[in-house]
Amino acid sequence: MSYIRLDNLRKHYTPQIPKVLESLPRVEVSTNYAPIEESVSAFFPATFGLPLLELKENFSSEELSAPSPLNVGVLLSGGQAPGGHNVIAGIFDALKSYHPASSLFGFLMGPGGLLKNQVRELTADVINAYRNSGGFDMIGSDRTKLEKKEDFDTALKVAHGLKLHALIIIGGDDSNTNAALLAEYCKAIGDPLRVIGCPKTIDGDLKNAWIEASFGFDTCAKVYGELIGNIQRDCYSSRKYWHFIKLMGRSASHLTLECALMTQPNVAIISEEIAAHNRSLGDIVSQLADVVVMRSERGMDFGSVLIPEGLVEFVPKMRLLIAELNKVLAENAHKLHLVKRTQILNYLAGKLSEESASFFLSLPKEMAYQLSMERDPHGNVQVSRIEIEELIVTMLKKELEKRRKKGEYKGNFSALTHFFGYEGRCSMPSNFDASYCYSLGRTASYLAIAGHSGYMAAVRNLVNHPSEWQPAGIPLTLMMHLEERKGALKAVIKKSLVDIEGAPFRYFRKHRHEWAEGISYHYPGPIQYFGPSAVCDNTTITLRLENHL
Ligand code: FBP
Repeated sequence: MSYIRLDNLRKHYTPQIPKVLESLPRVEVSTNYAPIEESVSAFFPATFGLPLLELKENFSSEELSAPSPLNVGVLLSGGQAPGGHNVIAGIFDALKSYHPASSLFGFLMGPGGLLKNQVRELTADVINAYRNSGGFDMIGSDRTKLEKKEDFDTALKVAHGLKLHALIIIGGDDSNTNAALLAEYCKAIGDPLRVIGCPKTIDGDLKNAWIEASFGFDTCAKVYGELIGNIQRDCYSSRKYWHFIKLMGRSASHLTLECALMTQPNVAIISEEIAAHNRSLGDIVSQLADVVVMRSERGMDFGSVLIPEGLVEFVPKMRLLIAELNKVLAENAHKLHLVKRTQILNYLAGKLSEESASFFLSLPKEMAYQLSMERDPHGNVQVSRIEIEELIVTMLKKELEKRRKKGEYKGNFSALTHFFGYEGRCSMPSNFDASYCYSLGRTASYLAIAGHSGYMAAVRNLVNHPSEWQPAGIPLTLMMHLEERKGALKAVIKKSLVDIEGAPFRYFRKHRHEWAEGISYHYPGPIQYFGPSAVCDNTTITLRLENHL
């Protein structure tokens, strides 16, 4: 019997693409109305007000003739997301089919590599070795910010050195905000470099009226869904543990909500609901205790709880503490290294408001250290490294003991904690993500070929068969609003949080009581790459509910 490795076999998978993208499409101005956020215009005088674009099948052979080669640079920015390599493969294939002498250059280790002119040409051999694979290791990624004039001048110097016609930035909301700033800078100074963005992030928060999903979300949710399902089956088999599972997804709880819809746990905490009802950690713990007690009375001293990693930033008291800490850490960055580790918590507490200081010092020490860790280059708290699940379990144990003393609880509470994060970000993309990413890449190339800049590549109509997907170009400034960043108002791409009036959350709200009371667990199993299309090619429950399916 001969054996074949799945990762090798996957290199030969042919992504499914919209019919429009099978050959060079026409890029047309859309007649669809797009409401604009006027306040953003002052920040983008040169690129604000661009029209929506649609890619249409090209039936005229004349328009396909006489192209000259194009040089394009590409970089990956921010956290890994399954399918990034396929975006690059899509860019490459579209460029080569446009003109075989076109070249694609990959900047190594993200925007940082662009500024350092660390680059490699991406030839067919390189691309073919990475088709349909997970990870970003083809060229790497980082979180360097491109926002200052000097950054843009350096980037343009590098781009000119390589004779680039276009730069494609594959990233999340912050990276695409930076793409918009670079596009604006180019237009303002009359530089012909075209800048196109692609919507990446497992967090699922780069979506809006025009972008239906960010790539990587589908695969990541399916990986976590499999693991949660396995744990729930173990839990139901042994009937002796409560599992507390923290899930990645920096701010928004989209991943947690999707995993809840997939696996029907006993409890799923959704940060946006916590913030909307102004609930404290104490409230969350008290509600969890109610479920533990109720299940115990029914003979079920076991269960599953999903916790979004971003929860810390949505609990009002924590949010205030983090905001104050951000300020204190930024203002004292130059002298923090002089403070001994044993004194750092008291030192920081001394600079906080009275309320935040006492809350900060009441936290378990490890957690207080985690909250004080250095922020990422975009100023984000590193929520993946904050063990909120441990804190919740500690508080819950105390609450249950209190109830036991009052005779309100007689059960056994044995808790295990888990964190599913990095294990999902680089997994082999699902068929959906493999095809979606490849289509995004082709769309990005065609937008650049048609001479457009300041756009995000989009592929829409995603709940339908890929042949019916609709590629489009969305002006980056159209997705922006004003936000206070480091004390100043800035135009940034708006992050999408879970809408607690939206269909996915409403479905969850309608069913969660029955999930809490009994055993409704689903066990989704691993991602399937071969087999019936209804199993292999489907997308997330979130997308289906959002589209009323
Ligand atoms: P992006 O927003 O760049 O896509 O990254 C998202 C993410 O995976 C979050 O879910 C997580 O909190 C964070 O990155 C972890 O960052 P790091 O890789 O720097 O530890």
